[in-house]
Amino acid sequence: MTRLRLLGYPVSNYVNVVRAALLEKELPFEFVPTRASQDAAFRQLSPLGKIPVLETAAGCLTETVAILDYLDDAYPDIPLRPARAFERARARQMINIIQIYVEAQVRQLFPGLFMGGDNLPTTEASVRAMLDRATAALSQLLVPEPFLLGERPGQADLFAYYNLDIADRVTRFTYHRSLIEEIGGLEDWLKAMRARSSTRLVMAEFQSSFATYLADHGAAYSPEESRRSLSHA
Ligand SMILES: N[C@@H](CCC(=O)N[C@@H](CS)C(=O)NCC(=O)O)C(=O)O
Repeated sequence: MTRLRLLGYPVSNYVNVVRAALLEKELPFEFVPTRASQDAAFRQLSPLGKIPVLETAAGCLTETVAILDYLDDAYPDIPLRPARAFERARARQMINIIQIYVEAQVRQLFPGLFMGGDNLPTTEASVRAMLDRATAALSQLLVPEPFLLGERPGQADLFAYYNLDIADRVTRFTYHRSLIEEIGGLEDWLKAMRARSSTRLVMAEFQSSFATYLADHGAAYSPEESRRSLSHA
């Protein structure tokens, strides 16, 4: 089998989704620590200069959902998508909602938490309004039994796990509210996801790289925030 190379940085939620997928699929790959960059040479590999990038024998791919689908199409032995059309579409529905209405929203607040910048109150308010809608939608859609679409974790589980983790950190810090608690019903799923060897490996590297990243950026956020209990009004 041709060697796959994943270019990315362990702080990135998107990189971590792809890394976990490669591990769950038991595919051999090389992890090449790489930061996002607008350098012309990097944009030859990643047109938007973003990570993750997957290097394959056929060429480079970016965009997490495209990479996940490629891995499942090219290496079907351990599939991460449901076999039936409806469940497969349901998984994509969950992923789209999380990507657009949760991740892309909280990402607007990363500067004030993680990068030593400031967030405008108007941005905090507009993000909150969309998160409230997304929370209600995900309460309806995310019903693990024990995973989101079956007996083993798939694309939707991995996408949800790494993106809700970062989103929950943002909502706890910014709004003193937990997105994950407000979606509800995810406690056993979180335990099951945390017990995966893929999660243990990916999150161990996340924790150490994240601490360095926050210190380097003079960030307002500290990793302990995610363990602080919230006062429920
Ligand atoms: N839509 C992309 C998003 C990837 C993304 O935003 N990656 C971040 C790191 S988590 C990045 O490269 N940021 C640098 C930039 O936007 O210039 C995907 O699905 O892979």
